[in-house]
Amino acid sequence: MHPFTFIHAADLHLDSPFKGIGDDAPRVAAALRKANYGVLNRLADLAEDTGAEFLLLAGDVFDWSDRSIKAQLALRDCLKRISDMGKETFMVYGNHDPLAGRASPIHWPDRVRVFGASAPETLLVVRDGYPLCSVTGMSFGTAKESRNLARMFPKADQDLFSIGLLHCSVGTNPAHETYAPCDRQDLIDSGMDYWALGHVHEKDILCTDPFIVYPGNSQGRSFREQGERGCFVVSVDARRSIHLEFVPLDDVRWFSRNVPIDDMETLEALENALMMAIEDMAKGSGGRGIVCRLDITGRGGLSVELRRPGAIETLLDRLRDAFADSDPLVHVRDLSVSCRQDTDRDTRRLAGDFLAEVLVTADAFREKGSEGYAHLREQALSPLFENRRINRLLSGIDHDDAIEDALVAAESLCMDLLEGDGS
Ligand SMILES: [Mn+2]
Repeated sequence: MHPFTFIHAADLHLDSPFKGIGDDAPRVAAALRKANYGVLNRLADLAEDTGAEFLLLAGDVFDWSDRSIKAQLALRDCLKRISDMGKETFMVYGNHDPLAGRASPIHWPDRVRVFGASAPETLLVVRDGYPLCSVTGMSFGTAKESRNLARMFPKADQDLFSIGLLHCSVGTNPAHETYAPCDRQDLIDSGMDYWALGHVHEKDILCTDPFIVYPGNSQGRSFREQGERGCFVVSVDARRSIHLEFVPLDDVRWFSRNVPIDDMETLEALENALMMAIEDMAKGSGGRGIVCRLDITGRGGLSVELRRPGAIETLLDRLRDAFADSDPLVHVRDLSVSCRQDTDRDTRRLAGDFLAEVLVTADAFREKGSEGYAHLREQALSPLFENRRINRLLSGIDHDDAIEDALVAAESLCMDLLEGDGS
């Protein structure tokens, strides 16, 4: 057979609202919205540069079933470029953009093939009069697709390189809602050589015999979607061996970084370390914009300074100012403090003073396990939990781990406040 190359992308989520970034950072919101459309340009560039024969889009191309005119026309322009190169695009829809959603009357370019939702359909990619491979696909008709669509796929023709194109949940993934559930064996049994999947936003090669692949989404949208995002360029050689190359398509990247205060004596040292961490993340993004957050960790005397009212807000403002005009975009979304006083807890709890009593009392609850945590919540702290206004802030503190986290934070605060100035 003839060697060939194709591109597998999924979950473009055009028109994603980038929840949480809006009024307070309009420049960032604008950059992120633009980034999603930049993905389309890069996909078309990639189709040109790699000599790929066709493009696969495995669902959730649009973020909303009520597709915007802007998103539809932008996608059309991208696919027109690819079609004009003589290359097909095969597209299925997923739970975010099912066929039943509202679509505008737009004529897809000649070489765009959109799969229907009633049954899987098999199409051939033909070059010079010979079939290069087959693509079998099926779209979601409605958002809540609960059937096992993979099992509806016909057995693949073993004489031809066969690709399955589907938006689905393989096994269980707690990070994603389950749609069109199937298991790995369903996919293997179909006899396909390559399963081009969509839905899971982290890139994942579930199997290499046959290949079962999620490319992940093409542009990170929040701190839950950090690091590089893009698509796979898949090369198939004359012996049907498959080689995958990941190619980033994203324009703005999300990063988190811890900055430890250990051994730091001055605020300048901390500010420098924060700046360096940001610059390092920006460098690591390969010339893309970044949205980042920093958590100040570790142990040291500076932790007392950082807990003074306004300290963190001031540092955050200064960091944001320092990068305000950077191009590409550098936005410090959040700065938090998890560091603690440099106190030897075991020695400290024997000191016989008020702080020691705090630590001993905390340990007494802790040592009783679930019973102790329940006592803390239901009796010792019941006035807080029964206060209507405060209770709203405590809603997540309803199980042992959360109570332990709160206890650690409270101890830490007491250590900072009660040992604050070292006197
Ligand atoms: Mn998705």
